[in-house]
Amino acid sequence: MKSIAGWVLPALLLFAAIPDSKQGANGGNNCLVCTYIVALLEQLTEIRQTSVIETLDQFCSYLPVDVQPMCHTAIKALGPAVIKLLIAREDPNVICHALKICYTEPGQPVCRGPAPPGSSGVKDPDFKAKVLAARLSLSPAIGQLSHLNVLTFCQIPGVRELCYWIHRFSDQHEPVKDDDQDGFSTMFGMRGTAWRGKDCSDQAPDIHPGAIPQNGDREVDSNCNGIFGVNNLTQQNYEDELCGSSQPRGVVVLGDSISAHFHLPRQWFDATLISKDSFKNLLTILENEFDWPSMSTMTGYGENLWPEAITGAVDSIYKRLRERNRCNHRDYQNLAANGVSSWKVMKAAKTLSRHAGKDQPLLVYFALAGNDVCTSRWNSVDDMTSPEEMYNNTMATLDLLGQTLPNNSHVILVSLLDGGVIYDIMATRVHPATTYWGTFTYGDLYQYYECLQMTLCVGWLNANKTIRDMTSKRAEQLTAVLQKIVQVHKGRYPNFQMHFLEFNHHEVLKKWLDSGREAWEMMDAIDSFHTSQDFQAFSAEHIWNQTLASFPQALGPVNPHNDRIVQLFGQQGGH
Ligand SMILES: *[C@@H]1O[C@H](CO)[C@@H](O)[C@H](O)[C@H]1NC(C)=O
Ligand SMILES: *[C@@H]1O[C@H](CO)[C@@H](O)[C@H](O)[C@H]1NC(C)=O
Ligand SMILES: *[C@@H]1O[C@H](CO)[C@@H](O)[C@H](O)[C@H]1NC(C)=O
Ligand SMILES: *[C@@H]1O[C@H](CO)[C@@H](O)[C@H](O)[C@H]1NC(C)=O
Ligand SMILES: *[C@@H]1O[C@H](CO)[C@@H](O)[C@H](O)[C@H]1NC(C)=O
Ligand SMILES: [Ca+2]
Ligand SMILES: [Ca+2]
Repeated sequence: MKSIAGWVLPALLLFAAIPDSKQGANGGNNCLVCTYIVALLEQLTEIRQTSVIETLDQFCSYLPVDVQPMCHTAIKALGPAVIKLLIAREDPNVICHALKICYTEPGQPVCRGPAPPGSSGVKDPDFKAKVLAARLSLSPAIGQLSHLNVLTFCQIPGVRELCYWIHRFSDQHEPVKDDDQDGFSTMFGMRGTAWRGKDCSDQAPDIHPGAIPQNGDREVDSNCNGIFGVNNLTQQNYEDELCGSSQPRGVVVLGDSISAHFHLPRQWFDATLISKDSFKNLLTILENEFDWPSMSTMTGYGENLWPEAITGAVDSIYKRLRERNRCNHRDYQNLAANGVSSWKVMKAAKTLSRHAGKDQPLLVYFALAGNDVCTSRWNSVDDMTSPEEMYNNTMATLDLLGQTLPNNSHVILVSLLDGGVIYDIMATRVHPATTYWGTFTYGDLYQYYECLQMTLCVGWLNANKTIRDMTSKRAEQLTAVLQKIVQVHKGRYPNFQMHFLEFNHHEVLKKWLDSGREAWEMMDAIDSFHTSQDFQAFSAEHIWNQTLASFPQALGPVNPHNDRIVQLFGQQGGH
């Protein structure tokens, strides 16, 4: 199996990348990856005017050094067949059918991925592929490729470890390296500091971000905010003097891939952009589940260190909460994960690291954008979470928070998205997989996803307006449930206040356009379902404004000692 590793790794990456992906139909994910890669290679060959062999070599050289040998081995093994196919300059759909990675299951429609100009007329890629395979006398061994699946990928040495991590993250979402088991790590990836404030002592569980300072932090910084020691003039602890009456708090988000900030780099798919830098930080990206929490709306901090893979402004609720009161430094936990819906949010809430009586209060955003209405096949609205189920699931999670949150916390229930607006904004635009050919639109992509039964959200990424509207309507009903919960159960939990925040799309879109941006710039370029970096930052500003206007007590007062904290403690140990 080693020989296929060059295909396998990207396939695995994509498999891992698609939140909650199922294998799908008609070749599903493998087919999707195959057509993407072939389209990329063909366009690269055309753009650079290189030979197919040179393009393949170049492509391998872009991958991380550890993976390059696998890529070269793969090309050697698969080589003759693949090279023949590429030289034939066939439609990627036909090539992937010839490789038997894509196929048309009985009774299923023919799925169409990216294709060069003029080849959209291929009525039966299966038939055409057979003709092509015969003409090029492809070895029947190629047929074995169709048996690839994730299980076999994961048996390949090297890939095995990746699979283990991916499994661990996609299952547990807890820091992998955390010696003192306090839920906070010192390493960036694998649910470490990208997700939760950096631990300042990984050998002492009582020392972690958000702790109530022990002994006034006279000698040791027990809450990792960088503030400790004694003021020689007043003999007071700095924690007491600068933070004591400041009402410190941390921010937590319970959410899905939008809050985790899912993003696939455009530079991986776009033949006009791919370069030797594109995959530079592949491992870090993998370790973070293709999410970018350190640049997200809720818990983003600091600078963009990956300009080869993501671009745009960084702004967040955490950043603003820290600026408001520097005592809150490092106190954030992003508990969001790809694919989370009201059914799974309870499990995420259980990974919260916070102890009533020992830790400061929290500001919790409960932000489920749409997985409750997103299914991978259209059947009827009955497949979506019902209002009653939403009520039960949310109440169960709130009851858990009622037992775990420190006193004086706040929980903000955020409305669901209206993904119904995406289709009109995106459908006619060209997808980056064919920037050079200019042939494959987002509308085509949505159809392709649906045909492979791999769509992220069939109800919203759908050409049928009736279906989009039905999906939006259900999302509105679920939002109404959240609103009602806040009205009815406001006083139910003694340890936190509850608020409802409406993220009003029409209003936000209008502000976005007023600020000189285009509507399509809201969406991430590859899947067009998640939001772009710039829009993540814009959302932070909007949500902050709304929180500040409607329930400022959730943010606490401005700390008058902020300037002194900066003077005395500088960067406070960084992030
Ligand atoms: C405060 O006093 C301690 C011990 O006397 C000394 O080590 C420290 O440098 C002093 N700090 C400042 C800021 O003066
Ligand atoms: C939280 O507040 C409640 C009611 O005011 C009180 O009974 C409880 O002891 C407090 N819990 C902690 C951990 O301080
Ligand atoms: C919601 O919870 C109530 C009370 O526990 C239960 O009777 C009802 O069947 C639940 N509804 C659904 C749809 O699960
Ligand atoms: C759109 O979907 C609805 C609901 O499934 C269906 O009744 C209708 O025929 C569809 N319209 C088109 C044009 O396919
Ligand atoms: C947020 O509030 C500030 C200050 O009032 C204002 O300048 C800005 O336009 C607002 N931004 C958004 C996105 O609402
Ligand atoms: Ca730790
Ligand atoms: Ca401290």
